[in-house]
Amino acid sequence: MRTRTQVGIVGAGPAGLLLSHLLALRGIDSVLIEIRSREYCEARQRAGVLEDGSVALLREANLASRLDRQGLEHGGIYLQFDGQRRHIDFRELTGGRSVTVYAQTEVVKDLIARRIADSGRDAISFSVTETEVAELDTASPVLRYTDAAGTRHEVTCDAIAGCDGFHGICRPAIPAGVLTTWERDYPYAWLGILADVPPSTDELIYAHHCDGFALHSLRSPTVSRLYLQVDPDEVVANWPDERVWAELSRRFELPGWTLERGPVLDKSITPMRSFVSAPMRYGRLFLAGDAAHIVPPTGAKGLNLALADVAVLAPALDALLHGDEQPAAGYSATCLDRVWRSTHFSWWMTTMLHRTPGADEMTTQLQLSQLRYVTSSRAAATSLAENYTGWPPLSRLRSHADQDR
Ligand code: RFL
Ligand code: PHB
Repeated sequence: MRTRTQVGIVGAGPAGLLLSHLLALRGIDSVLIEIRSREYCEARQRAGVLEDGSVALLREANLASRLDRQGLEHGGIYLQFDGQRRHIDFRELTGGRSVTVYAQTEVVKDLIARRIADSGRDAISFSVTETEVAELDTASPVLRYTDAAGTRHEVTCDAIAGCDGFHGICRPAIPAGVLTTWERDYPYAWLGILADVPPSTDELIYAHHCDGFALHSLRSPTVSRLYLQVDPDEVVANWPDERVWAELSRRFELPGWTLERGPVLDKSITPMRSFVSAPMRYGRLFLAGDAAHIVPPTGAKGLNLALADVAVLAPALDALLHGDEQPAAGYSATCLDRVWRSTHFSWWMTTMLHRTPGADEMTTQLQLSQLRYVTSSRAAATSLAENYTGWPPLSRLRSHADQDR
């Protein structure tokens, strides 16, 4: 079946879903395709922390009614090391900035519900197969896919947005030699659990421990999310619940404080990687989110970068479709500036907090010195707080993008 749309969007993760909504608010049609089922997309356990700029963006786009009711605003984090737990107060250090704990799964559910409420059941084609993008350097790129009922589609577009994550098809469709990529794999992974137990902390705890990093996060007043550093080749089968809880209790141990335990609802292992590819555009194909860049989760940046990219991309595509090429020409450089800042911050948090297998005692002492500095110097703590809450602030990035017009 041959059809036309203004923007073809590959991937219904946070980037693709928000882009289709922001375009619809501007009166621009899109076709949004996703290889997974709706149920799968809504259940996938991932990020949990939104920068204040991401929250403002979702509010402005009228997507925050549940977020405003259920999101938990946090004004800081704890860093734990060497038998002490020290607080970094974001509000005090940054003039009132904060983050909000609201799961990516909930952001995705809200976006899917909104697209379907606004544009009907066909707003998103789930469970598609054989996706292809072609004719990328022409003014009419083409998106091909087979829908869940087996019908083959060929959609002629004015532009295509590759929002299909790190393993998608859009970045590899760009001819060899166009992209420059930078990549770092870390010699560890995170084992994450979701547990049906109230959090044992009021704010997230990032813990440095001689046996490896641990993170206490949360999803709601009754559900906790916890992570443990494990070897990159670890498998979930080696980690029965009892072993996970024992190891978490050891790494978070502090006199007078207890980690509460509860039923484990989900358990998975995530590799850790930094990856940037540039430029984020080839002809009429624009890459956004994890399709263009990956950060290790220690800085809580991946979801926020994906949302920031499409906040810049939507007005740029609007201008492009109305004959103004300039914002689209600036898209990649505008986003990459923020991407590199988050890439550095995530790498810095990761290497400060994790145990590198085989590292000597000097490395540990350097980490501990940095942790003491960050928790005792106002300048160092402010740098962490600014980066964690989002730098440059998303509002500044968006006004730069507007000035390109
Ligand atoms: P996604 O979410 O990967 O969505 C891409 C979508 O594209 C689909 N797809 C295709 N669809 C059609 N045709 C194809 N050929 C396709 N190939 C793929 C996929 O099925 C998928 O639905 O990318 P997007 O939208 O760019 O969003 C990025 C975020 O998901 C990611 O950066 C974050 O989850 C990273 N992350 C965190 N980010 C934060 O900001 N704060 C956090 O606290 C945080 N914690 C995390 C994280 C990621 C984690 N994992 C599992 C990687 C914690 C973890 C454990
Ligand atoms: C999470 O809640 O999943 C989470 C929080 C902070 C991070 C990473 C993940 O740095």
